[in-house]
Amino acid sequence: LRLGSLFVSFLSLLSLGGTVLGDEQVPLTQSSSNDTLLWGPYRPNLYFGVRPRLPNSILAGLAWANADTFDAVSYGLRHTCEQGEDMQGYGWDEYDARTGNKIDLTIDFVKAPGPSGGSWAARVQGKPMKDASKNIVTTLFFHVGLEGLGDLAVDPKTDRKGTVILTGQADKLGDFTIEVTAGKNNKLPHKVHPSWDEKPLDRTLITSLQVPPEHLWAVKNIIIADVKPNIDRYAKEYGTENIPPPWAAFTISDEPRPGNFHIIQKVLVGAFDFDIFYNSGAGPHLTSEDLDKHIAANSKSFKTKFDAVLKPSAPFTKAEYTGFSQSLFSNLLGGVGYFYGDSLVDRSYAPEYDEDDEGFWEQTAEARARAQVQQDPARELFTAVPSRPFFPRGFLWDEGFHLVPIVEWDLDLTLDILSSWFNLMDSDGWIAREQILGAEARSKVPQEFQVQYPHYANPPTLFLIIETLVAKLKSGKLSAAQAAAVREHLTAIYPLLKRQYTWFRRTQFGDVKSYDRDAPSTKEAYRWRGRSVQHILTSGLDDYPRPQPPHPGELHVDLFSWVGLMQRALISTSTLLSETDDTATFTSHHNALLKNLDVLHWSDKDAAYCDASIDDYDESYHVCHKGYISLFPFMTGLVGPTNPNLPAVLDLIADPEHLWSPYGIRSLSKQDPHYGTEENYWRSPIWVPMNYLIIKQLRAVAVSAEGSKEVKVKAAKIYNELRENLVKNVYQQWKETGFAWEQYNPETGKGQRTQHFTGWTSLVVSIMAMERVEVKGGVVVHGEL
Ligand code: 6A9
Repeated sequence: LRLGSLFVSFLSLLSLGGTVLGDEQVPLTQSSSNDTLLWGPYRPNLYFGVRPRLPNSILAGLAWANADTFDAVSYGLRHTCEQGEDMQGYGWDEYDARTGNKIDLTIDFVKAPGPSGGSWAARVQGKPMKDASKNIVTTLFFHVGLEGLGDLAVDPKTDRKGTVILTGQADKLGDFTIEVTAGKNNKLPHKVHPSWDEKPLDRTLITSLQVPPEHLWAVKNIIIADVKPNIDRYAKEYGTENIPPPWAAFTISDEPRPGNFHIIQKVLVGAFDFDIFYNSGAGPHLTSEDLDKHIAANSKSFKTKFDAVLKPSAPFTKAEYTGFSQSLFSNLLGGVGYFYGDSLVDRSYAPEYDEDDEGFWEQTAEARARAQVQQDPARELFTAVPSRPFFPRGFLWDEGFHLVPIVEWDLDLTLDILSSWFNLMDSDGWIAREQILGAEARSKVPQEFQVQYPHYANPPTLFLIIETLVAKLKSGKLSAAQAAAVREHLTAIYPLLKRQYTWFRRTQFGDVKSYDRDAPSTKEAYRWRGRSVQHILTSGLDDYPRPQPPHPGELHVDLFSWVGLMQRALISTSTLLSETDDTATFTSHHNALLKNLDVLHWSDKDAAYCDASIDDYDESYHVCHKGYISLFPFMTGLVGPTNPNLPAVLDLIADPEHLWSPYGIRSLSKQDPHYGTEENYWRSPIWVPMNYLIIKQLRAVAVSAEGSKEVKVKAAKIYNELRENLVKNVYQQWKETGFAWEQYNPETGKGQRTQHFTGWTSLVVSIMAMERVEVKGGVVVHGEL
């Protein structure tokens, strides 16, 4: 057993006041196998929840509470990541004022690969916070459920004062044991009440239940349902004045027996620790000594690897930025989860959803109300998530951004996530924008947002990662094994890439024929479906101002640009895979699209790229709301260093009267009448993913072999400043509030909307890792791509 090299994962969760905070670290080996990626903390909606990437299998997790008062246990039971109203802070740096939980909880998680998916272990440590009594009582519920076929039972060798052992067997996992140790030097409660004679707490309590598999995720309800009769009975027996102390009353029924769900409760006083082991029958077998050794070693290897692949570059070389970057990245990676379940899809294919008629938004609303929504069959998804407490599920266009830093860290993980997403595609080529798989995921989403429509797209950002993979292969810097894995995956998903592209062209086409413009190609024009008067949620830029009133002839420059990006990725992938006929087809599409770009979307009058629409006289006109939409042809790489429109694009970015702010590029121009109005979601705030694309392209122009000296120097200057502004502000806000935010205020820099948004905001990790571009004597002198 070579544990040193076998341990692949380390996850450290640390909490203040009852919830988890800290640095989460998951270095994974580069060896391509399910052995290393089968198990993980893949239930990102829980503070600590472990499952394998298998449907109908084992679900484990931890719930806990301070048990000094009845209120603390009833209101402060921690399990799913939540944000309460009275919290002063939340997440990885939390202080919870309401429940008075005064314990720092640290959970170290390690994995050891093996033939049946390997083993894993977790060390749970609690420490009273500075202002807490040394004798505070914590109650903890470790729970394990089995969803599908197999066994899970309390082992007869279980010692209630020592190690509790569950033995089991499940499909694909084989035989296993789950052990929960007593821990070293833990202080246990002693008798203060006659209830003790019936339920002494100097030992671990166990309750076993048979729970319908579809309810296994609702752990809090299960625990409370088991505890409640106990409290009622005590109240009856002793009277409410004489009820046992909360930590003794809030206890499970304590009946170990056969069942598919087992709760293991510990009531501990002051500081504590104990270990949890999942040991596969096929090995390796882990012990507490193994944990001691490897927690420290993994922490070290994480830092070494981080330095090698994502090290922040000047001017972010101080240790504080490294810590910041590691924390953001760990949160992103620690949010990777495995989801499995059915979903709601409107498969009525109502013709109204094509949005072909004027006034279509009223017709689509009616069609929606009429439609019989179907349950699409259960599917699996392995993905990162935008935010563990708020959106613990997959979002299509968020994921391409999530994978930007992840692909530098772990190629195999990236390939698995990519394949998982592309495998969701239906036979038409559609992937749902928001993946709400199963009852647990649905429980977090208001009903009106649950249904997905197979006519609706979302930006194909996964193609950004396809381009990165092809570039990595071409660079020759991958090991032979990595290169083989990338090639194999690209070959496998290539038909799906084509299918999705064809779906985009078939369903999101724009009607060029109704235009008076002389477009070279009648095909290369695009329009998002799924539009309402105020929103195009499908575009991802929900309330960004668009042509008014909506018109079936309008054309969207952002979608146009995304399709251009898809074509470019397909050209390079088909070339790599020697699909010559395809390469020729994609190239001709792409050339046609590039020719259409200026004809359809460039407005001389506004000196910007714009949406277009049709007026009452059937004339086409540009709809220019300067902002992210105007930058899409640039952000997606369609406007290169020699493009005559580039100087105007750069001017728009750099103009403080339009998009430039000291904190990053705002979504909408200050001059636009819609600036900061109504919901103000995408109408002024600064979004990191869009800034990332801008920064990436600025750098590409600055260091390009083509382009004039002036353009390159200008791009370099904007690049350096924007990169510093954006990173410094996200860092500042993180330091002040303890969180990464969904967006940042363009006037104050303040983080706003969703807190603990560790999805695409974590792109600052990649932005910090990019290098400054040096300019000397009026020329770019440094900054290799
Ligand atoms: C509605 C609320 C408890 C909105 O990051 C995910 C998406 C982006 O893809 C999109 O571009 N966010 C952006 O405009 C968040 C969307 C959340 C919708 C969920 C239900 C229930 O929350």
